Amino acid sequence: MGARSGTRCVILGGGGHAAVVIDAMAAAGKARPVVILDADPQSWGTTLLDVPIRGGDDLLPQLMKEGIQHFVIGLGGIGDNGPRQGLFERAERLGIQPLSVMHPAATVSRWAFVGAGSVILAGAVVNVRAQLGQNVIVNTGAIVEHDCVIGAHVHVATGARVAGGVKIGAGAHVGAGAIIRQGLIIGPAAVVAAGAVVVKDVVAGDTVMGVPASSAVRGSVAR
Ligand code: JB2
Repeated sequence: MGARSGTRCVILGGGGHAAVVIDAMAAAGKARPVVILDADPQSWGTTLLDVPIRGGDDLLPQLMKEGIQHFVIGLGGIGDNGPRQGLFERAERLGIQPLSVMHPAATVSRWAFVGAGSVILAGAVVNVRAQLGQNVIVNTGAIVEHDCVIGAHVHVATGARVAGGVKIGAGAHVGAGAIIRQGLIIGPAAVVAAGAVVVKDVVAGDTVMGVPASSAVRGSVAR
């Protein structure tokens, strides 16, 4: 499918992550980003990888009237997935549909389940019987092993490795290069710092860092 065909969609957020998402969509060739909405008025009227940034999120109803029925969250984040979740839920309430994106260089098992609006980037692996909720990011080169259950809005950042059977609660963040040992439970909205090696469960909302990972004060952590 060429660059000018496929399902037309809007990207919400127009920064670095959005660029990676647009690149993945171009490589996959199944959907076509035709417009971006961004919170920063300075970006309005400019383009990102040739996709026009038209305005803020209040334009969504207008875009739907123009026949755009699908969206992808282009907003990333490095710890707090609340803004991504809020944007996703705002769009869904309007009745526009979330679209999943899989880079063709990602490996996703045919026995994995990928929730609506999730984004799986180049070199990522989602192995057999893994279940991803809605609006999950499995970022470049990250691994989600067999039988993992990943909650909605979770971000598994670049190069992180989540071993078999791990459960990660909604909105949690797994930092770049982190490792989570098999079978553990990471609570909702927890943050695993970049490079941490997690060898025991993490409670909801906690931040852990280091090797082996232990609880840390929020805000003092490299993500
Ligand atoms: O509510 C919003 C909103 N809030 C911020 N709605 C919309 N439509 N856009 C929003 N934004 C916009 O998202 C900002 O104005 C900005 O243009 C963009 C965020 O861009 P930034 O490059 O700062 O971050 P990012 O989220 O694209 O990327 C972060 O997360 C990625 C996963 C970065 O830290 C990357 O390094 C990381 N790979």
